[in-house]
Amino acid sequence: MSKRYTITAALPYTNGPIHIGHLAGVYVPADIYARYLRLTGNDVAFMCGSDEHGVPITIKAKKEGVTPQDIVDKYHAIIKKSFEDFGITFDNYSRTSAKIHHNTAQEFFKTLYNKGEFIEEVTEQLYDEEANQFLADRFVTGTCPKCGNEEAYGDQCENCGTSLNATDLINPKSAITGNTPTLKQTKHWFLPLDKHEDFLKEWILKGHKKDWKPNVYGQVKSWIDDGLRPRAVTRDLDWGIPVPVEGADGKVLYVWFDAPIGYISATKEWAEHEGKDWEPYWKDKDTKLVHFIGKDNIVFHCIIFPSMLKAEGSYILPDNVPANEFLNLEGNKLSTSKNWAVWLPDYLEDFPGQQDVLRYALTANAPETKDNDFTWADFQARNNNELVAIFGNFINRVVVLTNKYYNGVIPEPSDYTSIDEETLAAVKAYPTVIASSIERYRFREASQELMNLARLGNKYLADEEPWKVIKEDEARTKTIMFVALQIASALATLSEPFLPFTSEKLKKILRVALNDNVSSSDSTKENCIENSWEDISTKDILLPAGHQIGKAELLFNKIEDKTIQAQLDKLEASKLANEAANKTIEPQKDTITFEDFTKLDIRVGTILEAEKMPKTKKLLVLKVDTGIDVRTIVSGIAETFTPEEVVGKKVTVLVNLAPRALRGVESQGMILMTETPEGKLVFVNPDANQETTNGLQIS
Ligand code: B3M
Ligand code: ZN
Repeated sequence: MSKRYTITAALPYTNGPIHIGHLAGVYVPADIYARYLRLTGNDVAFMCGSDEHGVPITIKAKKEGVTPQDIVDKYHAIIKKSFEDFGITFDNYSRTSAKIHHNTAQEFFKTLYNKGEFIEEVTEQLYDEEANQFLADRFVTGTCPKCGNEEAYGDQCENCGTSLNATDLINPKSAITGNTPTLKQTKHWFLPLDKHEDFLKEWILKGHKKDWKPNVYGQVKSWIDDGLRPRAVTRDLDWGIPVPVEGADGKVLYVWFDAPIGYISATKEWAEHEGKDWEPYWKDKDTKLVHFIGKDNIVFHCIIFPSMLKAEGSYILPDNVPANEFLNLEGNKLSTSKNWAVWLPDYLEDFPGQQDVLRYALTANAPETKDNDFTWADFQARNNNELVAIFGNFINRVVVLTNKYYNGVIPEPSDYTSIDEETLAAVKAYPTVIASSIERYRFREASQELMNLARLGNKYLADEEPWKVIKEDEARTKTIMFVALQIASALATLSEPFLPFTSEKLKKILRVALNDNVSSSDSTKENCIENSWEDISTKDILLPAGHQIGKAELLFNKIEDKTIQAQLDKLEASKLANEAANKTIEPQKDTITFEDFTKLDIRVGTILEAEKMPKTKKLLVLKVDTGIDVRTIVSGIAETFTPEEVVGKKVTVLVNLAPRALRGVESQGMILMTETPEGKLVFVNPDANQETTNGLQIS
């Protein structure tokens, strides 16, 4: 029975492109869910848009010497295109700088204001005297009072997710000047979250204990248990939505007050365009509202926005908020500021037409219950070992053999064997199996069930071996190929939520569309080959005998090691470039006298032996021929050089440094090292073919 769903996906900040972490954490799971619900006949409103207010945008604008509007216009277009390129099927991708959003957010604020839902209060807020500006949100950093994270922001700690008032920060520092802020009085309007504590306890801690993900429920419970406090929902900023009441000059709505209302204004905008009524999607109690977000947005979607909706009084509340944890990249946190990311435009440049490979790799390895790591090796393995070797291989064999044996015309089967019956029965179970995982927001699990269907097809062909059977039993071969084609057709339908581009390609290869000689008005199911999700479970024949399929084309291509290495090299280069760009140049040390320098006895030596110091990451134990003797020197170069790389190397040695014990090994001297401008450790190296001298000649 069709239901109405409003699905929202977190509005990305428009201060940069989006990367694989955004896709894995929010947008691919949300799109899988929306596509599946549409495929199963539901009324879906899938909403998103650019989050264009907030301090990160003004910081970026200041840094680039442009206006915030320039920044949001640039990145709104880039982000919107990325979502289109990756097949994220929003029904509307709007933006919070749109007029309809300003009006919707201001009306929402005024409704709460007129109902007396806010506390209006003059309080002392952090102020930067030099910048002549109040410091809120990302304009100030400091130590989180809850978890000790020293990089917490004025409104939230991203480490523990706690929502903060800027004055909660320990040792606050202005992000504009670096100064320690002063306190200055200013008026703001506060949403009294403490007043909604009982409602939240009842609604979440009792109502959703069972069906919300443990990571979400746990975070929300800890905040509620810690006690909720009033939160300022206005700011002293010049970029944002003006506060629509008397006495609020120079003040705008707090970005996290306006942004979630962006889901509502996007729905309004879409409904206007589609000639629909928006209200049932947000006010009809039979509508299921689901917010897809990352874990750093839980407090805003499970506590603040529901309190706003409750206070306004006419809205439904989210049925679920299946927040994902974070995706890391090659063992490090994804970071926009450190350029440690795989940006979607760059991916498409390097892997044109392979959006589904990334969608699948990110889904199969999604951080659904804990932070997870994206590695290029796993990406290659998912592609080569699953998409190519299982899914693609099965489809290719079915299509090649059908063309080879029957010119692409689906053969008439004869009697089924028990294996055929079992196989076809197993196919019929998959829509329910995959649906069950999707409906519980277990998309990793669902993607693997889809791959199991492809495995079933692969195994069936491998066991039935039509390429052998055809030599002696034409009729049996026809039945085998007929059964295999039914599995291929099921894959074409069931893969759509996960692999939309592949599903479309496969439907074209199988020519699975409204049958040409059947007008679209003809409702007889048998004539319509476009199979619905439900058809896979109910129809005995998905692809009828006599139907003509197309020629084979590869759905996926093997990814070679060198392609993966190129991505790893790209990451390494961006890491070095970032380190160099952010490297603080050490100020020169105190001046020494010439006499001081002459005390140094520096020789050219040769490393004879090298080995790693056990249980340390940094140290190599070297045997060095200094020209005077052969001695042991311990050197902190193990993270840059392997023992093999340094044996035989000519090095510059400070030989009269007092011996000292390092991890129980006496080191008698020092190998001189320095760093390149990019931060790479190198030897202070004598010219390789220079004769060994008994001391550096000081001219
Ligand atoms: N702009 C995304 C973030 O915190 C934030 C989401 C808003 S959803 C209403 O990265
Ligand atoms: Zn914290």
